[in-house]
Amino acid sequence: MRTRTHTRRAMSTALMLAGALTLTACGGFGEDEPAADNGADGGSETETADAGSDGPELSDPPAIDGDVVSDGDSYEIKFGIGLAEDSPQAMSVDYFGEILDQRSDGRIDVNLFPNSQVGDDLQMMNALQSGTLEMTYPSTSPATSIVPELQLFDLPFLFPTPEDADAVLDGEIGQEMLAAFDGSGITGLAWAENGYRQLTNSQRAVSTPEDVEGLRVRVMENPIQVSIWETLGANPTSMAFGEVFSALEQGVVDGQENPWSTILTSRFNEVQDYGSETRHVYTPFLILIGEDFYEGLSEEDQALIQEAAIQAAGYQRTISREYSDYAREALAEVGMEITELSDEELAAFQEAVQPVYEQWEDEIGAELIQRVQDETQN
Ligand code: TK8
Repeated sequence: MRTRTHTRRAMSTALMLAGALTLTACGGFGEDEPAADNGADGGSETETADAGSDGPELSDPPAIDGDVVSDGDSYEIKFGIGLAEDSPQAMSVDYFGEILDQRSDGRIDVNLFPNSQVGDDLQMMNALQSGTLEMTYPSTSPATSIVPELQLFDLPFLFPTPEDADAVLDGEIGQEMLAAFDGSGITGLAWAENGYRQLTNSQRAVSTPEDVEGLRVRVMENPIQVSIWETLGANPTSMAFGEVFSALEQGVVDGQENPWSTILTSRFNEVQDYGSETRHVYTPFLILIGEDFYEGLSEEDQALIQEAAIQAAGYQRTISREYSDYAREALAEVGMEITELSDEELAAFQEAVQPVYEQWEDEIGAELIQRVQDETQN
């Protein structure tokens, strides 16, 4: 692994943290090569950021290879995402665009629209169905309104490790779920990682289920997420991601839950004093494309896009995991009080949410849950 030198996007977070951050783990920043996309804004940002005081140390994307398909139409793919420009999600869309640019000989032009600026996850999926947007990258939880089987991933403490999630998503179950999009107006291309969700709030340090009681927590638009927080005695409110920052800022809710990288890149630390490493749900990300749009492309282009999506998703999983620890440390550096839970404390949360399994077992399918547990816990 070496420092990702060509991400000026990571710099916006880095600059936000400048002065407060004293992380020394990134000593190699900028030593390998000049920032590849410096040209876009002159590169002065990169030069002013001192080595060792800036962004996360992330793997570079794998080299792009494979056949080039020069013949065919030229077109644009508008790609909307919910997260910020310096998130691993956005970086992987950049990589996706680079792969397609090179392998289509410049015919396919991917344009990224970050920060829910063209809609939230549900709206963007609807836009794929109606053909006003070509691609998006939602969490599975809001996608359950289109493919109910995806509710499986809303169960708390389902995957002990990220590698367990990889095994299920890259195996039969993952393939079945992507195929379940067929006919919905959306084609499922690949699995990436949103990751383990952590609770933040403005009220108090949380280390036990009792601490959660009465907290008003924003959750994703999904009934199982609501169940989880009701079971814990909190007051959950479903809300689209794009509304979360202002809801926290205005005190409409006390807290929210997302992976550390999202908490950092969405600047939730500005409105949340406490974070707890609860790891209560592992949420996958889906890379999706409009079905009519995709079916209208040549077979060669479909194959290019499918391959590029899988490669981008693989790269995203790598940097998502690298980003996570950095983000937790960076949040602590800028003053968020981070509570790491002991094994006993985590077990208490796990036990407290067991009723969610009983409540949803019939709807999700006991057999499906068992298949996952067989794959992950032996
Ligand atoms: C971004 C969302 C986000 C999710 C949420 O579009 O809504 O909290 O975790 O990552 O998909």
